[in-house]
Amino acid sequence: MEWINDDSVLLIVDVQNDFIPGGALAVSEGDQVVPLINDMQKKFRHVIATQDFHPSDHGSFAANHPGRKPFEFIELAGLTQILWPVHCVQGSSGADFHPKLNRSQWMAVFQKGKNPEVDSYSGFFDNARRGDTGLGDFLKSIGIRRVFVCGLALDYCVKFTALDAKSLGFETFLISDATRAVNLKPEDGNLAIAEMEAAGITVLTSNQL
Ligand code: VGL
Ligand code: ZN
Repeated sequence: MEWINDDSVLLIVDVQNDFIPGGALAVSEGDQVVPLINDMQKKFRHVIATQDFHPSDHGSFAANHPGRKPFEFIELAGLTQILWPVHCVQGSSGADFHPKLNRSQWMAVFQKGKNPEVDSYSGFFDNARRGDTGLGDFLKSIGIRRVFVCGLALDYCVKFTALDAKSLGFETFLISDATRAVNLKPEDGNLAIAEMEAAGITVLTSNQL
């Protein structure tokens, strides 16, 4: 238990039905993170979750761009945007958390992706870094110094959430067995881990906690 202290938070990223096998934007083996996360939560005094929570007219959905298909690229908010299948629509069961995920300890849920004009992978800021969910200020207000990141998906929301946590000055840890990648290219998950390590994020496995 040397890594976790009272100033630590477990940040559970987007463990929602649409990212689980059978969901609209299924991450292979995404369900396998759930028992690991449930075990890890017991070791933390602070647990917070993020939730991808899009309006149905969201600009990241291929269906909102006539003639376009999922996984093609467009420009959105001045940024290159991958078009996704419709997923995590506000009020849909796909946006709900995995039914086996233990929520009893959660202090708060930070929702993201609500602005149709811009995508939002990170739990802190949108991809253009204009909108702020308030997560960073909240963590600072409760005295958090260490952020442990897990959940879905490694190569998108987990990566950008961890990079933003680090850039905001938190000591940041990735729990590598409690995450899975979309892997549009087969190496994307490994590249994401390398990028996080290069940014000074410490990679741990849940059994090291
Ligand atoms: C995510 C793609 C689109 C994620 C969310 O949670 O990683 N990926 N929206
Ligand atoms: Zn999304």
